[in-house]
Amino acid sequence: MNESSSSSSRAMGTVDVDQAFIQEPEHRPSLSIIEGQGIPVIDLSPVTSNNPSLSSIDALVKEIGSACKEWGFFQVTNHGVPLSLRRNLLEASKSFFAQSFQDKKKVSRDETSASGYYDTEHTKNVRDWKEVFDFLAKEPTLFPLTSDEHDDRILHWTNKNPQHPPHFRDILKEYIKEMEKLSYKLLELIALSLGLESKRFEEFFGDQTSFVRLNYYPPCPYPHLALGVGPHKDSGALTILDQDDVGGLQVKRKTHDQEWINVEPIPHAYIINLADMIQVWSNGAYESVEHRVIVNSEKERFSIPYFLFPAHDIEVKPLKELIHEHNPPKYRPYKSGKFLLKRFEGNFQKHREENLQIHHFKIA
Ligand SMILES: O=C(O)CCC(=O)C(=O)O
Repeated sequence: MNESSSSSSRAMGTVDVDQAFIQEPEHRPSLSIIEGQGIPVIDLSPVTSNNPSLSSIDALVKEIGSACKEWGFFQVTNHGVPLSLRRNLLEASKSFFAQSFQDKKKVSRDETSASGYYDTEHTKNVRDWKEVFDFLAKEPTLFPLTSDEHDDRILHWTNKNPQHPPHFRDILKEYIKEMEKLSYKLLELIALSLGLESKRFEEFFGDQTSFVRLNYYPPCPYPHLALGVGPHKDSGALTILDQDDVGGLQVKRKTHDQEWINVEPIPHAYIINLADMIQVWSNGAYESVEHRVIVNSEKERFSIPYFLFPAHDIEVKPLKELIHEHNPPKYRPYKSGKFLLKRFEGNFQKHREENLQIHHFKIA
């Protein structure tokens, strides 16, 4: 953590622990390890190779469907994203965060755009033990000025572009192209697994509000009290996550025991995480899954999620093809951008009330 950003690093290493980082007892991580056995690992070669057979695609759709239903979380291999590009981005991320706090602050996030550096994110009102750099997939990204439903004013967000490391922007831009390709493939497979037309979700993403996040988790002397990211569900459509080999991501297993289990790093794989909008679009057939990041007292960790979000003015609601007499809509419609803005507002300060979640739109 940055010295000048808070008293935390000095205090956490010595006597006091900055209370902002301290999780409520029920959220503190148990340091005993539960291995993530059973988390599906899915080979995407039927949709990334040149001559896939129809039967291999059918089998893949079934595999994706059961992973979505049973876990909401899975890893994919043979996804087609070049390893050299992933390595370049990871190196660029390490080199960015290795700079002085003053240099990183030159590209701080501010009220004009969600892009940039910050180290003050809160998840569910507790500060996360991490530093972050966010980079928008589209420039400009159109976003509402306020979360007030009656306010139509729009902002044009652009990216912050650090001077260091060189080619940072180019690498991120290239990476985003790959993320878009992979996310559309995944959306098609998810649509087919729900019995929908393969391109059903595409119309929501013409004008997206997606972004790449570079996460840096410094070693933490109090891994039993703090979390790198507190328990949360992602609020977009889906997340494609690259994690390094340190480990720390945990997912709350949906089946039987609701235990937190480790998502083991698999070399070259990506972690796919269904987010809230898939839950609403599928009318609850698939659910977003709670996850968190535990910190390490010795090792630093890097991860790179790509958060896929639709255009800000998309009304998110259960898809009509999936609704019928015996499956009435379970959620009221909400506007994607307004929802996200409300969540952002809660991510930067300690509020007393719970920040906005899709269960607030659930029809009783
Ligand atoms: O670092 C990770 O493994 C997960 C990060 C995450 O959940 C987030 O940034 O929302």
